[in-house]
Amino acid sequence: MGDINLYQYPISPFTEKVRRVLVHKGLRWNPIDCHYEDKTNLLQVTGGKWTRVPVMEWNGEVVWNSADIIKWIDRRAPERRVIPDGMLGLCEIIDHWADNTLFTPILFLVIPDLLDAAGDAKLKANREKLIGMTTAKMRENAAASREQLVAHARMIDTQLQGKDFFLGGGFTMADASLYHPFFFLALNPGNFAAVHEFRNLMRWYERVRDLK
Ligand SMILES: N[C@@H](CCC(=O)N[C@@H](CS)C(=O)NCC(=O)O)C(=O)O
Repeated sequence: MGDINLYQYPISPFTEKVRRVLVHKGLRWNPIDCHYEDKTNLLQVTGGKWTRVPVMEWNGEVVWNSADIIKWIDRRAPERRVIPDGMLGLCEIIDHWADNTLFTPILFLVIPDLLDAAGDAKLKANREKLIGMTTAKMRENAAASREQLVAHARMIDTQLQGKDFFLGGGFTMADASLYHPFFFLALNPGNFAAVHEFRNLMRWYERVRDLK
């Protein structure tokens, strides 16, 4: 098998979803860091079709969109499968919920401090435009975002009672999908503390973070 090139940002949660699967499968990759504004390399590798990360290039094939990348990896490298037989639909539903429902309050809680710490006015303006909300507005909504986060964390914690991984067997795509928002949340220890009380979730988070 040839080299795997992964177009990414180191702190991109959607890329982290894919990286967890690569680690689980023991596949090595070359990270290719992208720029938030200059999309030249992404446009080049995708033939002008996609400007987001992650994008994966493997033996001349190019795939983008994290869930599609994971499904493709699982077909190309079927050892240590992450989509068990009969579970594709469930994995896709969980992935959709994680990306759209679970991730949203986490994004609003993490981004303002992250951008302030970066101290780059151009980056801040670019991200606010992309997200469609100012960091001031996100801060105004912080209490509601924390409430949503805790409600979501409680559901995940309930499902993880007595289980090492979300679907009850080994590590699957569902774990990668649900993990990536918490990877992003952990960039902000103050907000990450909001989920410390969920012991099953915390143990699972560490298990997925420390996959070998
Ligand atoms: N549905 C896509 C979403 C990817 C995505 O939104 N990635 C973010 C970074 S985590 C991105 O590239 N945003 C555009 C940008 O940074 O300019 C996926 O699952 O791969």
